[in-house]
Amino acid sequence: SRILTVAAAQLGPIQKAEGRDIVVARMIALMDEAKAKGAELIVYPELALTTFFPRWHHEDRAEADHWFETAMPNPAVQPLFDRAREHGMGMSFGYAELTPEGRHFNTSILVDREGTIVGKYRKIHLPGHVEFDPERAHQHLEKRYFEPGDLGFPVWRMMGGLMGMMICNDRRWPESYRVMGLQGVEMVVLGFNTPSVNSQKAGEGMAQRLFHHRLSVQAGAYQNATWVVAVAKAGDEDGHHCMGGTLIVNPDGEIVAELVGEADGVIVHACDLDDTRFGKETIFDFKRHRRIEHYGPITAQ
Ligand code: CDT
Repeated sequence: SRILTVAAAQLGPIQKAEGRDIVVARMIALMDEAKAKGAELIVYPELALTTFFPRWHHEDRAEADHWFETAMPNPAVQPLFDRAREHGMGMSFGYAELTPEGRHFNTSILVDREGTIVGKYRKIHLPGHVEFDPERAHQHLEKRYFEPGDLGFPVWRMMGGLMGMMICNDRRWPESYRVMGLQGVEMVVLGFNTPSVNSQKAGEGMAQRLFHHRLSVQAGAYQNATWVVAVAKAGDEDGHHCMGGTLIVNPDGEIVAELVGEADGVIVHACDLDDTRFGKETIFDFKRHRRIEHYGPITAQ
């Protein structure tokens, strides 16, 4: 067996007025708790360092640039990197990335036990809209503030396994998992901010949203014989509520741990990466069983 003990570290709400220092202190507290519970790798949510700012409309989009990180690590997050290295823990978290060329991405990173960033992923499936939409119950302006990721869905060898990342809305798309599945992924880590109501469909509440979340993650794990670690930023941010649903799913598609509630908290599970082998060598042995001659329309416009 190849055990990787992973912590899914949910963050409760981050208010608009709260600075990165406050969040980083909370992330460090969760890291200490995860370490005490035996975790070797800790996974935090999408856009972990700030409130979920794409809900706020700025006529001049440059006014949103203060939510973005221009370097990683940077002085605000250095204490998190330092603590992870002290603990000898790997980590993954999401943040808004502003590149030296002025490009904006919804990004996540994989950091190894030595504090080296070994992987970077930029969110590919951006939900929402570009312009202010008065018809919606709330705004979701990811298409305004980010461009689609340009790095594909790579996997990285880290901590004895083949690791992949996706971000929030990506988890609803089977292609996200499959592109990594084709590279042999053994653990997918992802963070999310999911409003607990649908801004365009009255009556779609949190129960259905949690159902779609679990359905997507469990299916992706099973159909690609991989572990999936899905981590929420939850609770009420300045009057806008996001659901919880932080969970860890095994390669059979079963939930092995799920966090209750919407506050800061960790769940820890010892994941045997060898549990991915049975599925990969039998029903989901892609080389033997896929029929790609019939899959062309998937990549056509
Ligand atoms: N952050 C993110 O991608 N949230 C979306 C909300 C979809 S509604 C515009 C999600 O898929 O959970």
